[in-house]
Order: sequence, then C-alpha cells, then structure tokens
Amino acid sequence: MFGKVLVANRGEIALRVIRACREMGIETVAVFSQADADSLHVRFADEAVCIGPPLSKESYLNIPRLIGAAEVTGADAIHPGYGFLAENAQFAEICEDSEITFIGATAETISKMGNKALARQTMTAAGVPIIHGSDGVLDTEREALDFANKIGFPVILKASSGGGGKGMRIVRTPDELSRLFAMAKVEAETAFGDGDLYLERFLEQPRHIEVQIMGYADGTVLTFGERDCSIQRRHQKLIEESPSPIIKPELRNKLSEAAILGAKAVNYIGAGTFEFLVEGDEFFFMEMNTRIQVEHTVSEQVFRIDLLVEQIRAAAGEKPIDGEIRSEGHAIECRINAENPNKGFIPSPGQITAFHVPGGMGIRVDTHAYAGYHIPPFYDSMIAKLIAFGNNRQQAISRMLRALSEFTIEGVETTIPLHQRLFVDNNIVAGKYDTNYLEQFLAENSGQTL
Ligand code: MV4
Repeated sequence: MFGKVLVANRGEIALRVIRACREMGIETVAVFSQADADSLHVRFADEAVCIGPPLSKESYLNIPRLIGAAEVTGADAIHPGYGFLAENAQFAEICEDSEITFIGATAETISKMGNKALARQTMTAAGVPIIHGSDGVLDTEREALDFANKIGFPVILKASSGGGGKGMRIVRTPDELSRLFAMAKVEAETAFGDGDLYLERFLEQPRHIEVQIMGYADGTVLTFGERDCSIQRRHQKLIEESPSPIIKPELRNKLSEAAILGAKAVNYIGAGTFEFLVEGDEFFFMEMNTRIQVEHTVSEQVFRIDLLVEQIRAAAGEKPIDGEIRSEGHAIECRINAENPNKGFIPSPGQITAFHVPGGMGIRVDTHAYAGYHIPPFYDSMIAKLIAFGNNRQQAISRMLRALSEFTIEGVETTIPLHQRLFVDNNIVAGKYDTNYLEQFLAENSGQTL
C-alpha cells in the first residue's frame, strides 16, 4: 500500500480523499493555490505545499509544480480527484514516467475513452449497445448528411473530444445540417483544439443512467448499481439518486453486464463510470468517465462501501472486496452551489457569514465550507453535497426536505431554495422526470422567486 498520497485537487473532494487516506493509515500531502491557503484540505492533510497563484492554469493544472511537490515530499502516489487533471492522459503518463502512481486509469485508457468516437467503436467491439450513429469521426459535411439520412432525423452532432455537452448540436431537418455542422466544428475546435465530430440518432426524452464500476489488477470488475442523473441544467447535474426510480431488476442486470463487458475490454483498473441513455426498456452507451465522480456518494450510501478506499486499494494492486456486494434502501444527493437560481445561476462567491450543517438519521454532508470561509471566485461553485438516505425513496425525500430546512448558509446565495422547491414537485416526488425536466421546470416557474 502507498505510504504517502499527494492530493492534486481542492474543495470537498480533496477532503474526501484525505479522509479515506487517514482511515487507511496513508499520509497525505495537500497542494493549494494562493486563493486556498485557508482551506480545510490544507489543514486536514499531514503536509501542504503552495503550488501557485489562484488561476487553475497556474496551480491545480500546473503539472511541473504538482510533480515537483510530489517529489520533494516523497509521495508515492497522486490522487487527482475529479475535474482539473483527473482525465488528462498526459498527466497520467508523466506520473507513470516519474514512478508516481496515478490513482486513476492508465494514460492509454484515458486517451481511448476521452476520444468519444473511438470509445463508441471500442464499446461496439466489446458488445456494449451504442446509439445508432456514424461509424467513427465524420470527415465531411456530406458524410454527416448521408449518415443522418440513413438513420433518420433528428440527429445530434457531438464533439469527439467533448463530453458534458460542449460542441453538441441537435439537427432536426436536412437543411439545418450544413450550418449546425460548421457551428459544432468551430465550437469543438475552440474548446478542445479538435474539431472532430460524430453523430447519433437523437433521443428526445432519455434518462441519464450511469453505472459505477471498480476494476482490480486481477481482472475482476465489480459493479455498484446505477445512479439516475437526469436532473441537470446545461449539462451540470443538480440531483442524483441511487437506485434509479425507473430501472427494474432485469434492466439493472443488463446495464451492469454491459458495464462489465466494457470495462473488461479495456482492462480497466480503478473507479469508473459508464454513462448510458435509457428510453423505455432500451439502453445505449454514451461515454465512460475514468475518474471518481462527484455523485459517487449515493452509491456509497446504498452499498455501504467506501469507494475512495476501494479506488486507492485497486490502484495499489490489491484484491477485490470479497463477500456479498448488495445495495439496500435509497440515497439522493443535492448539489449545493454558491449560485443564485433566481438570476440565471450566476455564481455567488464571497464570505459565508453563517453556516449550519444538518445531521441526524440518514443525512451525510460532504463539504469544505465553514462559517467565515471565503468562497473564491476562481473555481467551481459547488460548496456542499447533501446526501439523504433511507429504507426507501419516500423516506430519503422526507429526510432531504428536513435537512434542507435545517441547512443554513448566509452571506452567499445558494441552490438550497431550488432544491426545497424541487422535492415538493409532484413529478419529481413520483420519479417522473427525464433529462429535459429541470430546464422545463425552470422555464415554467421563471416568474416565481424562490
Ligand atoms: C444525447 C441526447 C439525446 N440523444 N445523445 C450528451 C452529453 C450529456 N451531458 C447530454 N447529452 C445528451 N446526449 C443522444 N443521442 C441528449 C443529451 C442531453 C441533452 C442534449 C441537448 C440538450 C440538453 C440535454 C440535456 C440532457 C441530455
């Protein structure tokens, strides 16, 4: 097992990694930007190294500084958390070359899954169902039109280097294709330095369902059920739950089997997520994420397994968990962001003047915030994850509403009032929602102040 892990991240996920390491008897090194000197991850780690100015490019994304910090502190592994360098193949490769274990996928797997057109081909070959679409990258607009005519409109153009929505265009009629193809290409080139596009049949009302997996050095792939992440706004998830209210045991088994086939096809080691779109009783592979995700917590609560500990154990080459892996009950996560939902979710950085965290039965709060903490304007606006769990979905919702009413954050605007409104919405309470639901809800309720 590792002796010392450098945590190449900030915020709640840096704390989450430090907590897992502390329980495993592993020493930790925090890195921080000049804007994060007063952060809890700096205080809770065994050692801390300042790696540069506030801007991410100069600190949390600064590869030479991170490698340097690992070398001077004698860390034998780096945990990247999520975001920042978590899915950067070059960083994984530099770690490998520096004889520091990157706690994540291999550089090769990150590259393969980071290229979405290639990931589609890899998964097809593995026997994982994908959405009907182009056979790899579209070389020309003409080719795009031919594929679209073959599979039928509407189609969706996606950036091969994308993921999370950038460079996507829905094309409803043949005459729109030329213009939207050019727009998507420019957007992809600007955002990713790669204008490659592919296309898929557009599903009008899918649910976003993802399967958590863990791969081990002996070739075992374990799965930890699914999460329903359909409540999103502009490709930012706001609420996640496990299990999904719409997935029946038969479909769950099929999703799980598909994820295992996909993971084995790339000899996957560590924590990973297979994202699927589900419509009716059909499911289709969309993307694979080669990192621990924000919403891993809901799977942890229903499986009562520490996925960070498992991820670190897997990276160290240890054996899979033995014994039964079974979920029980229901867990829901609300992302508490310092944003104003009444003003188009504009970020609301600044000092938190009062902070009271809910607790009691069935409540977990993962946060790096505290009373007096200054939320810097430079990073992600998520300041807490509120997770409620119960014997069933109804109990989890009751506990969520109770906890939301206790959660006190003053000094900045947050998404708490929106969550309070969402968990009294009949459709959400009934589990009847798709990936379009939140944006429709916000449009319909735009006149009301929360
Ligand atoms: C789709 C889709 C429907 N059909 N793909 C891809 C990235 C993820 N964040 C959303 N993605 C989608 N991919 C096919 N073939 C629907 C979405 C989607 C979506 C698309 C456009 C506008 C808003 C959306 C919200 C959620 C999901």
